[in-house]
Amino acid sequence: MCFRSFAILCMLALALDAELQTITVTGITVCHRRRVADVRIELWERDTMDADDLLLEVRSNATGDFTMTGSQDEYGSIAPYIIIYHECDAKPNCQRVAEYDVPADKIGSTYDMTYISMNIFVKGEKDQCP
Ligand SMILES: [Ca+2]
Repeated sequence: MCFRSFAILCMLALALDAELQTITVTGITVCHRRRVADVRIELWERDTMDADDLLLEVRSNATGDFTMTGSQDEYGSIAPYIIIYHECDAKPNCQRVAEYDVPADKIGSTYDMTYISMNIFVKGEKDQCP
């Protein structure tokens, strides 16, 4: 019981100290030098105590360009990353799922990834097959 009240107090303290932080990520999805349209990109925020938060999902436009802005109230710094789901060099009927961290010094401003060569293998990436 004591522990529970203490935990609630802690959460209140964290909530009071939280501040709204915003990140904008922009880039162009490319496969073998060609721009790829309609690629699904998700903006996530990593949490250590519970599941990560999905902030936003977009698709690259006809020229492969995308821009996404997400924000979250968080105690300490937010830890944003993006996940790209694409078929560039993917196995038949599969999607490659590649994760890219947003550098901490870009929080509060724009992380311009320019050309994202999706054919390049990203460490830790997964295949999503039916
Ligand atoms: Ca969070």
